[in-house]
Amino acid sequence: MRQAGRYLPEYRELRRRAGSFLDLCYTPDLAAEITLQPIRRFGFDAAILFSDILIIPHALGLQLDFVEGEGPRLETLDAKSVGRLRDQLAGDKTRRVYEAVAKVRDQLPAETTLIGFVGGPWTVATYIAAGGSSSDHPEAKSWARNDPASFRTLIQRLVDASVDHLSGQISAGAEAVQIFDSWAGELEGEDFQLWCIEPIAEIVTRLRAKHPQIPVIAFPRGAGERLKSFVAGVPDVAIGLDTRETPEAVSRLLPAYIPVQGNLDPEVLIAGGDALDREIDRVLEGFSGRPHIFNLGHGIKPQTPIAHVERLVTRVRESA
Ligand code: 1CP
Repeated sequence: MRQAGRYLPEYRELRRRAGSFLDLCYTPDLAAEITLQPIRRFGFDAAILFSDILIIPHALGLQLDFVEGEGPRLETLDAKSVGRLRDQLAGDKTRRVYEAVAKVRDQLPAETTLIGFVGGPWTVATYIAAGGSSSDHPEAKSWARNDPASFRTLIQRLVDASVDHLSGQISAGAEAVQIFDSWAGELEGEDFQLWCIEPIAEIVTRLRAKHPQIPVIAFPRGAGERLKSFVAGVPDVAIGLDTRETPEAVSRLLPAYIPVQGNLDPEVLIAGGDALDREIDRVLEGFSGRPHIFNLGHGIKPQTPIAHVERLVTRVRESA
C-alpha cells in the first residue's frame, strides 16, 4: 500500500539516486526494481506495482509534483476548469507504467501474483479539487454539492481513465487489480452511493467486459456499516478492510463467500513483540471463516522495523 517502500533501505537508496518520485514511477527499470524489492526480502505471495494513484490525473494533463516532506502538489480544477482534462490518458506516460508491469512479471516467481491498481474516482477527485492532500476534503465536497453536473463530468473522466489504465496494466501482465478509495468514508448519505459505489461499479463492469476473469479488490476505506451496500452495488469484488473493521461486523455485513483482505494495524507492526503476535492471531482467527488475504489495514509506516515484518511473515506462514 501507499508509501510501502520507505521502510526499506534499498528503496531509500534508489529514491535518493533517482532524485524525484515521479522519475521512479516513469522509469520502467526502477519502478520494476522497487516492486521486486520486498518480494526478494520477504517472499510475499503477491507484489503490488510501484506507481501512484495520481498518475491518472497527471496523464490526463494536470501538473504534478511530489514535494519532499510535504506530499503531492497537483494542478487544481474546479467547476469552471474541469474541461481542461484530456479525454484520453497520455500514452507517453502510461506506456512507461505498462513497461514496468511487463518487466516485473518477467522477473517475478511464477507463483507470485502481480497486482495493478488505480485510486477510486472520488479519492482522486479530492486531490484534484484541493490541489493535493487535504484533511476533510471541503473542496471536493462543496463542488459535488454546489455543481453536481460538472462534478459528474470529472468523475466520469476518472472512471473512463481508470478502466483504460487498469486494462493497460492487465494486458501488460497484472493478474489482479485493486481500487483504493481511501477517502470513501468521508462521503455521507446518498453521496456514498453516487460518488463511491456507482463509479466503482461502472469501472468493474466495464473492465470485466474486457477481462472477464480478472480478480478485483476494492478498498472503500472508512465505509463501516456501508460495506453492506457497497457489495450489493459493486459486482463480485473482494473487499480490502481498513483497521477499524472487526471480524464481527464483517460477518454481519458481508456474505461468507466474499473474500476479504486485511486488516492488521500498521501501528502494531511498529510495536512488535507480544502485541504483534496477538494482533496477527486476531486477524487470522477472525477471518478464518471466509476466503482471506492476510494484509495490513493501511499503508506500512516508514519507521517499521524490518525484523517485525519478518516475524509477521513467519507467523502467518506457520499458521497456514
Ligand atoms: O518516497 C516517497 O516519499 C514517496 C512515498 C510514496 C510511495 C512509495 C507515495 C507518495 N506513493 C507511493 C507508492 C504508492 N501509492 C503505491 C505503490 C505501492 C507502494 O509502494 O506502496 C500505492 C498503491 C499508492 C496508493 C496511494 N497513493 C493512495 C491510496 C492508498 C492509501 O494509502 O490510502 C493514496 C491516497 C496516494 C497518494 C499519495 N502518494 C504519496 C503521498 C505522499 C500521497 C498522499 C497521501 C495523503 O494524502 O495522505
